[in-house]
Amino acid sequence: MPDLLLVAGDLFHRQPLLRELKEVDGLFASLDRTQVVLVAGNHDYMRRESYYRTFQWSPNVHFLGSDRVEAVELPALETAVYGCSYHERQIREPLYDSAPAAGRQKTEILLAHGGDGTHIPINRERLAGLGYAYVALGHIHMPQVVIPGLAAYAGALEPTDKNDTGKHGYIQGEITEGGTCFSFVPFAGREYIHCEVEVDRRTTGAGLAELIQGKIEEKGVENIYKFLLKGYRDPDILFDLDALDRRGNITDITDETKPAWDMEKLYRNNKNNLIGRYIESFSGAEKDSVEYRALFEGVSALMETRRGTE
Ligand SMILES: [Mn+2]
Repeated sequence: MPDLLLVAGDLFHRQPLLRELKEVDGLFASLDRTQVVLVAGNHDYMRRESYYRTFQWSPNVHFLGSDRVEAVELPALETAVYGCSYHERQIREPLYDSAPAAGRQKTEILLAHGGDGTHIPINRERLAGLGYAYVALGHIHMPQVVIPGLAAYAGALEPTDKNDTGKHGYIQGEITEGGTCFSFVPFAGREYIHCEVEVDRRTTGAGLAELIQGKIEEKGVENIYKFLLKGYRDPDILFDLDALDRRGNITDITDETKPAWDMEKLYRNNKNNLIGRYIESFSGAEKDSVEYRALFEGVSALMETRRGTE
């Protein structure tokens, strides 16, 4: 049985060059038992001079270029694939709502792009009632199921931006007499990972570097990281953030650590000034209480503006 490869728009993040279409068509053509159906999304929309308008695809590649939902029939697969292409960056009209499966072939699939307010809004109930065996969705980079057993966003094959966290890949499915089943297949070569690291009073700069390398080794050295540092550090220690990126795969490190003040010692050494009086006014506050946190934040602010005696 031949396969079907569906590309639900934005194959390119901008207007494709002619040579890019030739390359991708060559790759599609090399899939000798696969039919390919694709549409243009809002990023690679069919503007007036778009190469999509005149490009001659290989015989196994079917481009649904109309701005209204049309269908390509693939009799060998007893399947029809419906879809349309963006001719402008934004489409506010819910085009799919009025495009039910028309019964041209045994299996009918909708190839859809968008789903938000300015990119062909999609209503789940309407979509579920259109009569398709499967709805392949594109536009949102994060893979997600929209209607179980019926509709899903494949997401971007690779993350395109440092906030495109999580696994990326494609959706593989099968439509049989018994129904549609599909699942997400992780495929991306790299992943963006946002990671929190907790320090404490004993954490030195070298210790922190080890913690961070440990996390990177645990989650994969091929991935790209953003770190957030939390917790209470020794007030004498300052972390050298630039020294932490040993492999060159950290895009951001944010230091939100706070100095772990020794309140008793601070009080002893500042009895006769504002810091001492401030600490005194919280005497008896339980650790981890709201009062203690207020004490902590207040002392930190006072120490910052007016360096007390530690
Ligand atoms: Mn899009």
